[in-house]
Amino acid sequence: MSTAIALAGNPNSGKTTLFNELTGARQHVGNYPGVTVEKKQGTCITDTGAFDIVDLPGTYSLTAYSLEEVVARDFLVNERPAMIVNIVDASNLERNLYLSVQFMEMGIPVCIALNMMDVAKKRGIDINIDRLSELLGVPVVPTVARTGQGKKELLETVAARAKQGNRALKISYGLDIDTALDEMEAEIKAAGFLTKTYPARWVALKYLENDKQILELGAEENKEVATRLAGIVQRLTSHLAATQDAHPEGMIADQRYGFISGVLKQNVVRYAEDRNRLQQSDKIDKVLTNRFLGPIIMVGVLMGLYNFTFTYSVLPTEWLEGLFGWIGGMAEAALPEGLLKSLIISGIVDGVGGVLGFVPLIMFMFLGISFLEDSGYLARMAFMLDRVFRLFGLHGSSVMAFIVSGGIAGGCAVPGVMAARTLKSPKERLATLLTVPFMNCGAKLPVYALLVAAFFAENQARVMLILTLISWIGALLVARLLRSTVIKGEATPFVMELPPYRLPTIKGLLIHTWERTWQYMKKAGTVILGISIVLWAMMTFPGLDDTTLTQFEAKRSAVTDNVSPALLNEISAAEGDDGLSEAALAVKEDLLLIDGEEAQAALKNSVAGRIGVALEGISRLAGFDWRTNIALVGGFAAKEVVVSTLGTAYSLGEVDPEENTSLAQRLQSAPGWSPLTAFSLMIFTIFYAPCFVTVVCIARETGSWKWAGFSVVFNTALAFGLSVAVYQAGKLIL
Ligand code: BGO
Repeated sequence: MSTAIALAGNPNSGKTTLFNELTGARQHVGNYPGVTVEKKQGTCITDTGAFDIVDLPGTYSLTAYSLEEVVARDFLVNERPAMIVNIVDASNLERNLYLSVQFMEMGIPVCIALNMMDVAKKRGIDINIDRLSELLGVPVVPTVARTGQGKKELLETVAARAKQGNRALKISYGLDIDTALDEMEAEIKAAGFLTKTYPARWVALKYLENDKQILELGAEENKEVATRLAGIVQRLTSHLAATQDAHPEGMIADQRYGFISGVLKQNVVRYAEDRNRLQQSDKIDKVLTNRFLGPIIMVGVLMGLYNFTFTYSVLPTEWLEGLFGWIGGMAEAALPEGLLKSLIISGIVDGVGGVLGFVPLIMFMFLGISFLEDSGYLARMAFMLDRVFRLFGLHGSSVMAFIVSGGIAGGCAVPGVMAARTLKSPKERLATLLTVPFMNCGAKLPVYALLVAAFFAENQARVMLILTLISWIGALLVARLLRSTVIKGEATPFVMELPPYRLPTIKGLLIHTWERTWQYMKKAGTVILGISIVLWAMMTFPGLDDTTLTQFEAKRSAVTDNVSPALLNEISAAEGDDGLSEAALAVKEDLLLIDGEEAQAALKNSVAGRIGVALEGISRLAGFDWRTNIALVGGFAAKEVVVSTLGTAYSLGEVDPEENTSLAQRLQSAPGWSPLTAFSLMIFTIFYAPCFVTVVCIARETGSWKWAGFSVVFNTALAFGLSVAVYQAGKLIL
């Protein structure tokens, strides 16, 4: 039995020369059926076996632009040769591989004959054949067709690898096109649309490339499906035109070249002398991905993105806070004291404010990320970092999610989780989503500030540095652990698309930013509001019983009964402590003390308080008493709530997280507190369950509450384990 192989390649790559070399006199020329394109066929008999060889017309692409392309493609699809021998001109690698990529996308086994090796050598082009083969996932055999060099190895390789079957290469064409392709592929598979002849994804691609032949075949096969596919194409085309001033065909070609560029940049080709025909993108890459300059520029860009996100969003965030503060104030003045008022102010107004409070952050971050993504730099950044992140089962693109979440202390995990959208592989994306909450977000900083001020005042900077390092090391190691266990699976192929640099359009940036921000509000908003009310209820109910309330009232009366009505008027009329007499100040302090004790008692009696008290038995292992436990339960609402809840638990009344000197002093002298307890609590704060807004975003981004639940349970268990280890080891050593 002979093996059927098709020789294919660009015009002038040496196809005819190789065909003649292989078949010698055993060849004949005819026409492809129905067309006047010449069809050369021949046989080759060697020790390895017999081969039936067809020399396909030379083409640059497989789109149905020319008759040659249609003939070549139809032959491959209808005759299904055991292997395509793709002749690639080694001296013009980048351009020739464009066709190879299209063969690989069809899923037919390919062997590359890397021809003109002599010319490449003369021009000082050194190609790492093994690396090229490894990255493309197909065998590559160097040849010089003119002398017959490499012919034997080529046939041996073809005999060994033919019929082995190849998984179709799946290139990522960017989020917009990939999403449309997924939708179309599902539609095509469900209807069995043209799938007897062509792979489903390939048909979808051809629809996007506006391939006349496939469009005609599709319309004949099933009008309804064809119309639906055309609708998706139309939608995508308008979207791309509006956002990137581009067309699907152009972007597909760009990404294919991006894939090739991604392969060639991995030490595959070395030029003895500078190529003077460098493309514009190559010239920019020479600087931006330079071995020394590249990382420096990247750090600068990441710092820039971080500052852009967190500096420019301050003002709109303050406006929103002001607006919600004003609404809260109105409700405060208008509503009678009681549960309804508390629900409206602390549950609903604060809840809606909480949802919208993240919007400026998310908008600015996505504006920055969209710029990096649309310009092509994001792919370069991922390319440079991939080697390091791959060790931990992550992807080069994960870096942005980590940085935005607080890799540089002070970020926020909510936009961080959203930033993981730039990752295409679901497993690496999931590992990123689950580990970014370990970063030191801005809400954890008040907790550290309190504990450092109270117990490590001499070493503030050093402790902050240690906490930053612990969060990074922890996140990377946990990612490795997750990728080796619960999210096992292959990393994305080593080749990344490096599309050409482009100047993004302002309209495109704004549309991309708005789409993503709106998704956050739409998907996460209502759930966040709901949970915010549940948390409010947990910290409020069941409240104090009548007897206890009466006791506190009696305490207040004991203070006020001996005071003149004039002094009481002075206290209630004054704003703050300004202008109060000494006597009035003393009375006010006594009353505040009673308010603080009442708030503490109410908190301890609340659902959250009861959980905190019930957990004291085991939390003691990590050095935490019931007060700390309640504060940590409160921290699930937002990490800075740990500070204000500790204030209530220590009956200090309301404590401003930014100005916590009185609480710091109280902790220093409180029984059970020591630098070791504080350090154990900081470790717990780094690792325990993300705040609920982050949890909701994880659920929305993964499309499953399972992983959101996992992040709560796993992170808390991990945090507890680490805190216990630190506390117990510390007790032994200190
Ligand atoms: C002429 N090395 C070198 N150096 N040249 C090669 C190799 C190789 O490995 N392989 C092919 N060539 P085709 P298509 C020519 O015809 O097979 C040369 O279109 C010339 N002709 O000899 O035709 C090959 O079938 C006068 O060169 O390619 C041919 O794919 C002067 O590449 C050319 C110099 O090969 C194209 C060369 C009258």
